[in-house]
Amino acid sequence: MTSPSSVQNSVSGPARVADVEEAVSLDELQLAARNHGMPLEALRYDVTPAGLHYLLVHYDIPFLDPATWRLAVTGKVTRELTIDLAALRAMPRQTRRVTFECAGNGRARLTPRPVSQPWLTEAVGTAEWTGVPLTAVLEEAGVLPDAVDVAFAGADHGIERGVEQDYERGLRLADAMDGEVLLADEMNGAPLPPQHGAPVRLVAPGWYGMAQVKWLQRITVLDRPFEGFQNVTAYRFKQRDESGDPVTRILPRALMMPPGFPDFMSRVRIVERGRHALSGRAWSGWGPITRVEVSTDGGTSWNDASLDPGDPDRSDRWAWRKWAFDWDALRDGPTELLCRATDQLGQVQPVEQPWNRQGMANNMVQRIPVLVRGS
Ligand SMILES: Nc1nc2c(c(=O)[nH]1)N[C@H]1C(S)=C(S)[C@@H](COP(=O)(O)O)O[C@H]1N2
Ligand SMILES: [Mo]
Repeated sequence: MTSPSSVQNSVSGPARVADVEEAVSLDELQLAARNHGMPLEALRYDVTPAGLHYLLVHYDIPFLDPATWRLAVTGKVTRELTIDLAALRAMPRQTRRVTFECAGNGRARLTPRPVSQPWLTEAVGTAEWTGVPLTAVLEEAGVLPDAVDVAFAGADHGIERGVEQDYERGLRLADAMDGEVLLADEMNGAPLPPQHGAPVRLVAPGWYGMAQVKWLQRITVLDRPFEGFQNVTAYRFKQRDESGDPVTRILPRALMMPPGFPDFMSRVRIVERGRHALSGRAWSGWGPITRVEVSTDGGTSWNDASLDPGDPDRSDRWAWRKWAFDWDALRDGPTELLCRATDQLGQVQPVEQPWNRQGMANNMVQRIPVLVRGS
């Protein structure tokens, strides 16, 4: 039974870490059923079909009529702007292939588990986003010299850990003006679907998902650091109650398309004895992936996978990279398949969990339990 006081507690409660023996709750299931991951078999697509892309919505999906939608650009600018969709679409457009990942990806496997959207490893997807570079709009507004941050507000409204708010995130001015950030109104060549931010969202290549503000309505140029909830309280690396460092760009991760076929309940994979062409994708928001290694013996030994060279004109530089590895499954019985990525900064995925209170940027390697059987 939910008593008024427990509703009050859950409305205003602070972030919580589950007790060690505590199972995933109905509250977490409620989030997991609204916010779906990308089924790992969809790693086969260079560009994730929109319906298979992961989804994360903090509050409700708002309805914005494209005919009456307006984007306000205010704050420390020479001229405040109000832009409608036709005016935005009339500006020079660009398309970028970008891999998104939720900063909470992998959180449900942490011990102890931060209580929140319980992702396993599937909070990822790659789409082709088309829209107008943010720099073009900010240049039209004329950013004043004392500007330091830019805040992006969505139309969705809710209450989170007791704080009522519109979903809003800030970027440092230099990051907002890096020339890569888009105001996107198309995903995979079609208007944005409602759940992915229609009619216009921010796309900040390389950043974890929280920066990709959907249902964008207002851009505010600030002469002080943005202090909204989603920057100052959420999305921080904390061990306890300290304020912690902010979560920014995506740490390297490789995922494998699970081979064989699954058991319905446990999802353990059955694979036939013999050769298997293992493959998957790897990405980092800090630059190109330089190495992917695979282990087929539970992490005892590692072998290099081959990496797809990618597009010669680097138009896919913000997207995941394909990798492949041939596995000769010779011995019957259970084993675990692992893969791990290294990026150009030399950052390698950890095999042990990098724990923090909100379960942020946890890029511990994926493990796929499989059962090899003779045919
Ligand atoms: N307005 C708004 N933007 C948002 C969110 C939100 O709840 N509201 N969720 C963020 C988070 S945490 C993630 S991971 C990404 C998910 O983007 P997607 O659902 O298009 O995959 O959107 C981000 N942008
Ligand atoms: Mo997220």
